[in-house]
Amino acid sequence: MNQRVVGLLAGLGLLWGTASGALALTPHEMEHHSPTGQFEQVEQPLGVKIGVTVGGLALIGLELWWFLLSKPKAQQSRLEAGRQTLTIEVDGGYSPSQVVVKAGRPVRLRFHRKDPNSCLEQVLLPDFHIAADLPMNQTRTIDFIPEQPGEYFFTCGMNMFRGVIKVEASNDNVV
Ligand SMILES: [Cu+2]
Repeated sequence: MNQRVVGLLAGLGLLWGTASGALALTPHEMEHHSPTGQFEQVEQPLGVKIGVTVGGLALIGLELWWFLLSKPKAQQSRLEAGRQTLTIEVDGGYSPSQVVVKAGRPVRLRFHRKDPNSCLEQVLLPDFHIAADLPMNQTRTIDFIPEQPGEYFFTCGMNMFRGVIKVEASNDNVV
């Protein structure tokens, strides 16, 4: 199973646990609800509101914590025949989803697609005017030269899955 999917499931598990805890408060507070008492009618829902708000904040906090900690590590390219080469596995997303190369030198990305999801059958590198089909269980080679340092996205055809190419300024004159 893909690493990020496992991570996401673990994250959802945590969220679910928190959500259940927050909701469990609600029926207990509702028991003491009086249909005639104006004050109680106002105060009971307030307690529920606070519970829901606290629960919601906890969810947001957990989600932030999760996404910050699970931030994928960028992978450096390897020089092969003068090209900065990286193999990217396409399986429930891109792995690695962050790659690092130097500006002004040829880059070769080798996309190997294992995921039958039609969502991933195309990869786009809009900044380099590249759109390529990725056949199942094959490696598709994409060559380009990033002239300027910066961060460039590669995405699936529908922009649902994303990866980033971090182009660093080259600090020597060797090509
Ligand atoms: Cu897609």
